[in-house]
Amino acid sequence: MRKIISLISAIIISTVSFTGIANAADSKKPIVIPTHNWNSQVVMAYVIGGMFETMGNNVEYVPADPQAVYEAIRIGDVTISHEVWQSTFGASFQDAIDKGGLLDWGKHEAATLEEMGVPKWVVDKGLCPGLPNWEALKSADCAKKFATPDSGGKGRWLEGPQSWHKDLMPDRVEALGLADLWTVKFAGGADALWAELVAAKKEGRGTVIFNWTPNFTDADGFVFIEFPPYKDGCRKADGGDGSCGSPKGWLKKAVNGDFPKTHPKAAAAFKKLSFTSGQIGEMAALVDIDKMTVEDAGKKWLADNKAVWEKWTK
Ligand code: TMO
Repeated sequence: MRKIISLISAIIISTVSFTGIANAADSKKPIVIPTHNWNSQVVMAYVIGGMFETMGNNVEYVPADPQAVYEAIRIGDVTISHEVWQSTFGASFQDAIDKGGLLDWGKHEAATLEEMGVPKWVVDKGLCPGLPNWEALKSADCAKKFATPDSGGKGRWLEGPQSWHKDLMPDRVEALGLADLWTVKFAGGADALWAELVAAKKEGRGTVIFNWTPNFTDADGFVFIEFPPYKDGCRKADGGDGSCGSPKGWLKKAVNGDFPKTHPKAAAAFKKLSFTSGQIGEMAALVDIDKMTVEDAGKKWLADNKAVWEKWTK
């Protein structure tokens, strides 16, 4: 009898504690979502924040440095990251995992590339014969068509802000033996890259810029230059000689290690969440092409795509 009672109480206790976990409500403490300096990321911040709010959660948005954010998540100042781009942020992400406190929360469906490239009209006009193969850049005739008033007679690569990946591109120009013909300038922000695309098209001139996919430019036809393939360790920052292109990469999510305990429902929804290239390109286009505010773009995307995200939150 005693045995049966203790068995029954064990069953009751474990049932209670199981349902206790399954039904645990999310903390009312705000989920802190970082915003960075490219628009798909900011719109997606509002999309995900809006999803969490429909689940009864509180949300806060903080502008954050896109490299330092992984340390901020690890120590709990920021709760999640929803666009961890392999090429640019993979190393900072892995450092935070290795130190402890940041969890890999899985991949988006979208595959990524973050690379130098040219608008399609540059290839169509034959401004630099042989593109997109990088060896076309070894031609002095090619390089001089990409000179700008600030490039000292060399062809110019317009790289993104230096906060994205520091000296990756200057190192590459050097390592590939292109430094006599090409020079790298850093844009102040993503908007300067898009302004350069518009200006070059209007003037009918060539331009080499840093860009990525998924992005709103996928729709226009942007051609990424094909550099020698990426291999682990090939970059200067990783001990290599720097003569390689960017990886065909993943796009991941990350969370602070306590998030699944403090906000089990939001954490479970965020684990399931996965966007396609088309969806991410669309989020960027709402701002970069349609000129909506990032907040309105987030709201519109949520309203237009209920069937997509409700399968994660419900
Ligand atoms: C991280 N980024 C998408 C700007 O390459």
